[in-house]
Amino acid sequence: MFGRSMAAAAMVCALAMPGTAAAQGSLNVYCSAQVEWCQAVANAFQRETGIRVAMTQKGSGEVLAQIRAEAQNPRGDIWFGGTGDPHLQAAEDNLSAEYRSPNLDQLHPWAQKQAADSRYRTVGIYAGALGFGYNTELIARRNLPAPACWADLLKPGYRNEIQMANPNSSGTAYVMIATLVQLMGEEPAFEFLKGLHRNINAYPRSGTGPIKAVARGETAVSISFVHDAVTERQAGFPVGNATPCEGTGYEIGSMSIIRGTRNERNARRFYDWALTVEAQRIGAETKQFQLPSNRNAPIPEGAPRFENIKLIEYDFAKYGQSAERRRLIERWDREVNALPR
Ligand code: S7P
Repeated sequence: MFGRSMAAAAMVCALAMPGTAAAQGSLNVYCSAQVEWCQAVANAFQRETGIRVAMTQKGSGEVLAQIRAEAQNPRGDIWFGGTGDPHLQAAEDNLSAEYRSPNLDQLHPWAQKQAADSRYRTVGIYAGALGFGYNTELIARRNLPAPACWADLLKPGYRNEIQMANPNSSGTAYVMIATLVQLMGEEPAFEFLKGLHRNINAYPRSGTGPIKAVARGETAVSISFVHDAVTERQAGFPVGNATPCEGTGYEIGSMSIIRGTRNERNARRFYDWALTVEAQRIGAETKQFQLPSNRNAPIPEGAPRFENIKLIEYDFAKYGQSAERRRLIERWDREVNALPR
């Protein structure tokens, strides 16, 4: 089993056709979705094409840092999944390559817009809304109400009961900060984050860390993508989820070809394939509940539907900007994370 701690590349087992695989070359995938999905996508593509796939799973912020560090000598070929803002930042910083897939017109408008906003250096592969996860047994035992609104998270009863990820490494946590800034205005949002800090027991590195802690009963409440709460509940954990009454933001999970890849042909082949209905079914097959970007891909049963959620008009172009992302994270480090709890 892979874990986030296992950042080292893991070679997907050679499946059928080893001779063909060698002939077709290889592909190095950096993957910021959940590891079960990453692994299944890598296996399916290898099986279908004979291209040997090596896959490394890391959070969005961590992959962005890695491709920046490797820019003079790129080791990755393609970056699959992860929140859209760091993909847009990679596009702006010339770390990803322009490519217009012939399959773009099969996608929902929000996924095509992500491509157009980046001048075709990234594309949307799924979407999902931000909200809360909570452990139904823990909150009952502690006599806590289930959170329904952002404002609830500041209540003294939640002291030391909440987790959110660290935005330095996690795209999920950055979506949360950008959401609050858009919803409340920047000054009130930072006052909110300072108040919330008192109720936080940990800021894990990965965006899915808090919901996994909820599932294991290590924390009562998490700020998470709500599709990840569905994954934990379907795995049998006592997990509930809600989206904030004031409104919330969402991600456009994205995919980019890494600039300077030595395997451009294979990277483009993977990119085209990942936009097809067949490839996008793999999310649901591995118990992932995001909304697929291909218009004809079935929505996984149990996926949180956008029409039932009060969504803000998330400004991806603005909050995906390199300078804006860096500024907000540095402000959070300085004014929030540095405070005692
Ligand atoms: O696959 C689940 C998911 O929530 O994880 C991705 C996200 O990158 C989590 O990683 P970080 O917050 O650590 O960057 C999301 O894109 C995706 O929906």
